[in-house]
Amino acid sequence: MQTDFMHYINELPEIPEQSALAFKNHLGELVEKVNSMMASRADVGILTGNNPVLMMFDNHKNHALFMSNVFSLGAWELLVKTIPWVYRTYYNYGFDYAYFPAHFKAWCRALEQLLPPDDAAPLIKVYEWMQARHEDFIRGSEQYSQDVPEPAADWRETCETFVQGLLAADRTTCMEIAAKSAASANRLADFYLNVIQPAMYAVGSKWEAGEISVAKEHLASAIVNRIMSMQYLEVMKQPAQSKGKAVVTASANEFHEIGTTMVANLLEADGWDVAYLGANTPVKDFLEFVSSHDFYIVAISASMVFNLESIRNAIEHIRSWSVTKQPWIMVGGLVFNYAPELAEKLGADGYAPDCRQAVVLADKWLNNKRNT
Ligand code: B12
Repeated sequence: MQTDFMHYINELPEIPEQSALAFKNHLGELVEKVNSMMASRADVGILTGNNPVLMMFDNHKNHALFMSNVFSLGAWELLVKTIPWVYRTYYNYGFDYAYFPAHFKAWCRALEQLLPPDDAAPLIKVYEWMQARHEDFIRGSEQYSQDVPEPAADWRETCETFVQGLLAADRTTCMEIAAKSAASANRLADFYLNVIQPAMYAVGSKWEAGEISVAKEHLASAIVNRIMSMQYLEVMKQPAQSKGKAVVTASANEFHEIGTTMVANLLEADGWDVAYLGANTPVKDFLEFVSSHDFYIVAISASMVFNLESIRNAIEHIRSWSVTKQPWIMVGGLVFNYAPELAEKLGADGYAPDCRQAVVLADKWLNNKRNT
């Protein structure tokens, strides 16, 4: 991911809490207003490359949730890193670059119409800034390349064959590679980090470039999930679970769970007694679950910016519990790899960039109770 827009951050205004809150509270109405303004334009077909209008509506919904998180967390670095990606991806799917300033303008008008003027003013400045930087974002989009983690040299060929297998629906080859590469629990981390993770990132880059369909990406995810379950049964027979209790989940509304599963499996292989909740755990249910167990470690994953607020809410609740009930909280996932400083902003104790480092972090906390 290109980072040459970081110096633009100081052009962006402070967002008062009240404005961020107003944006969040009017999210649904704002999206509807922008949808209707954009859909009624005579040039909507040109702007969206004649894609179904629902694709544009989907973008407006994701954009609103994304901006709500950016405003409330002041996460400008994520804004400047993500905009070129959005331009690039929608452009690859046929949208015209002119769509972007047009929809930023629609957001300005919706904000003017729906929010009290004092709340709207700083938010409108951000949208005006995005319009003013349009040409730079096009340049950023053209230069954009996703950071794809490279497998170690001696794994490269295996990873390449695995990717081909995923894309060709050749689950037999993928399963054979998995069986050969990770015949025991202590080989799992190498297999995850040198085969599955770079393979899934490569799949993501192809999807983003419009080279493969959503169906192929789903197929790859499904093969990987089946392989990881198969390995779980075969190599994780009875790891000793003496280190303490940990709960691992993807945040509310977070459907990326492969990396989360890796963290859960490696913690378990390392001797932690893990409750793994999987994807999209609602905050309320998560809190109920965590509060009724004595977890030493809570691990929360997110890939999408628009899920950060729900992690902040969950952590804020946990921090309001008595001192003796405080677990160690770690966060991770793609969005934190873009902006690791968010971990502290959300109130977590730590962050790790990958599943192996997550285990190192947990072990650092071992025998070191948070409240002592
Ligand atoms: C598969 C996939 C999906 C699948 C997920 C299926 C599943 N069962 O998990 C589905 C179809 C659901 C999906 C949906 C979407 N996706 Co998607 N997806 C991917 C893809 C291709 C692979 C994800 C993956 O498995 N990566 C491999 C794992 C191993 O890597 P990882 O998650 O980073 O995990 C590692 C570390 O981050 C860390 N880690 C992870 N969790 C944790 C937790 C803790 C506590 C710690 C310490 C560490 C840690 O350890 C892991 C192992 O080392 C990525 C591409 C990519 N670059 O990742 C896009 C990607 C993440 N998706 C993307 C998008 C846009 C979406 C959608 C918005 C698409 C849409 N329009 O609907 C939705 C959002 C859904 C939602 N609300 O969550 C974009 C995000 C772009 C951005 N800049 O924000 C990406 C990057 C694709 C791209 N190249 O453009 N997606």
